[in-house]
Amino acid sequence: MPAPTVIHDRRDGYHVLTLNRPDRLNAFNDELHAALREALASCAAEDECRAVVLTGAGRGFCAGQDLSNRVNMGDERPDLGATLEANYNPLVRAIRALPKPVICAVNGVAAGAGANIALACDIVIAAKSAKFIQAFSKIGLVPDSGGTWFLPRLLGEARAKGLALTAQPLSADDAERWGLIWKVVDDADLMAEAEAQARAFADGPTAAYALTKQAIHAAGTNTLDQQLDLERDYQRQAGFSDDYKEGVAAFMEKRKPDYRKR
Ligand code: T3D
Repeated sequence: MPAPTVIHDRRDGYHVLTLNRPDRLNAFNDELHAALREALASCAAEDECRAVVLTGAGRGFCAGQDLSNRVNMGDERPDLGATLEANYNPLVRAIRALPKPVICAVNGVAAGAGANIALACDIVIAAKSAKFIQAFSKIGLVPDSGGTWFLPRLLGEARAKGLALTAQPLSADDAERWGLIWKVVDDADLMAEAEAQARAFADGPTAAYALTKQAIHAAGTNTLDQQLDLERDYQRQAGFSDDYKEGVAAFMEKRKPDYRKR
């Protein structure tokens, strides 16, 4: 049987999804897209899954689109708009909409769509040896998978344009220093750090995390007035929850809250 293109490990309270085409630095083909979509849908649907870790097998995280599927096409020109619509856009939307924290453990190079899929995750932890490359301009393309949206918001226009137009690699250390990612850790510690964070999220108030994600995403387009209204509505919803009741009770009783029974 061929190896699965995504390894889906169910742990206590969280799932680990490992992109598994290491000989191609986990570049995306249609099979990998379909497997990752299916895995993310399971993560969203299964109550026992309260956080997700996304990582890559081997020495790379993901080299973006598998370019071996884009050569030797003769006079035929692929409709890349159609592949974004079918594959990359649904993937970015699925990660952003997933009502649980998604941690990206960037174990090595993240290039092209691979870099921007990492940025679509909620918490990005990178191994020291990892690097981020907006490789698109090298092959005559524009950044996709949300790159033109994430980069200027996270870094400002100057650095976004610098990365996108030059396609120069950005080291994990610089990515952390620039505020592109949450943190960089020693290579040997990457999965332990990512899974420790996933366990902490698994023990946390999942519904509040989901609302927090949504509120921060909405802030990208809302005015302050709209955002204040949204916070009012989300806080009302959170305040009615059993998690809030448990959180306050635990604080007053000086004990750790137990959100997982709810
Ligand atoms: O097409 C559409 O649907 C539109 C959507 C596009 C989204 C995109 O992501 S476009 C951007 C595509 N990605 C790239 O342009 C990156 C291409 N890869 C690289 O530039 C380099 O491989 C890296 C900088 C990522 C890593 O370099 P290095 O020196 O560490 O590794 P390597 O030797 O180049 O790669 C190792 C192997 O992986 C190698 O195969 P081999 O020679 O051992 O048989 C290489 O060909 C393969 N590989 C790496 N990236 C890809 C790939 N094979 C197919 N597609 C790749 N993207």
